[in-house]
Amino acid sequence: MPPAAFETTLLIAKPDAVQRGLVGEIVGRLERKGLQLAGMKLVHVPRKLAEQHYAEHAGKGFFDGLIAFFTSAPVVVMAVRGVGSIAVCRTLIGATNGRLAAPGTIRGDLGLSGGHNLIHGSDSPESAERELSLWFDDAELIDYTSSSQGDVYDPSDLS
Ligand SMILES: Nc1nc2c(ncn2[C@@H]2O[C@H](COP(=O)(O)OP(=O)(O)OP(=O)(O)O)[C@@H](O)[C@H]2O)c(=O)[nH]1
Ligand SMILES: [Mg+2]
Repeated sequence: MPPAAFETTLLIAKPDAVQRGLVGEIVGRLERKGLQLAGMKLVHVPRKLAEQHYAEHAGKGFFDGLIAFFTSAPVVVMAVRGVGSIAVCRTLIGATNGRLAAPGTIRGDLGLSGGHNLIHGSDSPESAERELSLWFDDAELIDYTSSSQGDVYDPSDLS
């Protein structure tokens, strides 16, 4: 089992990240932060799964375009672990629109669009739980201790 202080969040490098060859850049940022990959796969998303993932936006004006974009090319789906990983990843990702996102964030550094914004991240513990079960079977989430864990964290971070 991961340390009790660890959270697991669901991240998706979107079709624009795959098409632009930015998956390595994005994964590298997560790794350099000290986060741990617990699951990862390339998926060409079926329409139904895209609609389930973004169900909270059904009926909004941008929904059809969002689903068309999200199913237009493969995505890379990741389960990412670490202390506070849900909020930490949202901070690393930045504001929804790349033109407004702060420099230093993934969207702020790498994008210029509100729709084609490179990466999805769960926005709460409830969303993370729902999205992880939507995208991964239990057996696809790998439990291991990173050899760097004792350098990334002070013992008090984990208690
Ligand atoms: N074209 C357009 N797309 C939007 C708009 N609002 C949201 N989207 C798209 O719908 C996605 C989901 O919107 P939100 O959940 O509000 O934004 P978010 O949490 O920053 O993005 P995700 O991590 O992808 O969920 C965004 O990432 C955009 O791709 C909008 O006003 N116009
Ligand atoms: Mg969202």
